Amino acid sequence: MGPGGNSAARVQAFREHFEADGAQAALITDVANMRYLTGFDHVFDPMIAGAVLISPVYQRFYTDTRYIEAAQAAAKDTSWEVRLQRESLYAGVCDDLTAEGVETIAMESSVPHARFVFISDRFSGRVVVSDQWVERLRAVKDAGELDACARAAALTDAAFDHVLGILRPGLREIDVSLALEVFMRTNGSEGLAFDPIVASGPNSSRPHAGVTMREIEVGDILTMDFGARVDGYCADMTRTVIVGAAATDEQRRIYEAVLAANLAGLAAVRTGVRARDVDAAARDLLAGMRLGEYFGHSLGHGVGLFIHEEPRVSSTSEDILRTGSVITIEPGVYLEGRLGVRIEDLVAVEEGGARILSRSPKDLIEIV
Ligand SMILES: [Mn+2]
Repeated sequence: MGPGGNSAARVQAFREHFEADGAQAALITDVANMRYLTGFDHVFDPMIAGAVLISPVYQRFYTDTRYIEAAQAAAKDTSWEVRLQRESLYAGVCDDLTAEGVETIAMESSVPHARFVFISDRFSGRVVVSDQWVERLRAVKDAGELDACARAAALTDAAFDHVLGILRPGLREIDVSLALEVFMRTNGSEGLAFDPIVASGPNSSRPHAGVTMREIEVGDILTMDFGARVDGYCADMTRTVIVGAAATDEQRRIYEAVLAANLAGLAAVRTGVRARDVDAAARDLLAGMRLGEYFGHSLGHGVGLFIHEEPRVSSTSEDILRTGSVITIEPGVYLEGRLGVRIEDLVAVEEGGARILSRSPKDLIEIV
């Protein structure tokens, strides 16, 4: 069964939530939430015009001519009804709801403001915000979803191995980024989980540096943060290597500290622990080495159909880790204008601990 195979159970669980919020139907327009609830493959792209409408008795997907053929194929042999909208998508949805006598609908809190205003005006009944219910369902993955995450992580590992074979001084960050992308996409990645970060030398002190035309120099540290996407599910991994020379004492000292923090974070992961305690396991270790002030971001985040989702893995998170969540563990140390190191793994939360999906090596690699 693919990652969308449990659509019926997801819809049923979601129905209970919005009915408890006093709504007779729910309108979902977030792309990842739509993909999760429908389970449709090969329909959703980031530009899609579509809407999911769920009542106690029906589940519908509204879209336009650009997506209709794919949607009808995906809905075949399911309980989903696909409705073609030739003019305004949301106007059509609102008019259907009004005609059916629905008095209250629930919408996501993440809906764009202009869309919320349009629907509130057009729909004759009441609109309530039903907060984060689909996102909370998404935070615990089923077997098909976990398998997709693992396959995305394996493809990400393969891309790292490929790039290790071509890295050398004189390549530009953009060349490395494109090599990662071409490898992942030609080997089955559905787009990418996100635009890769390839940060060399002094750029590495910026955690989300992006990619520049800078040429990698002898002795540079190189941080690569990237992920494939398989059947809709994202992977996320960061590795930091030294290019063209052996590591300096400072590079090695920072690297070993970050690796120790990564391992401490991984060791703290298991079902039932507070996410903030996992963050603390890594953060306290760096603080003990007087590097705490150089680790500014949170330790990790949930990953799934979207690259940043629940649960939060930070010092202020209220989340408790649950079996089936997929999260990252990604401590970093950043010395402004000099160097940065980040080591990130994708893991699945299990009773006995973290099942590590990222298998790429973590001993310091010096490419000489
Ligand atoms: Mn990440």
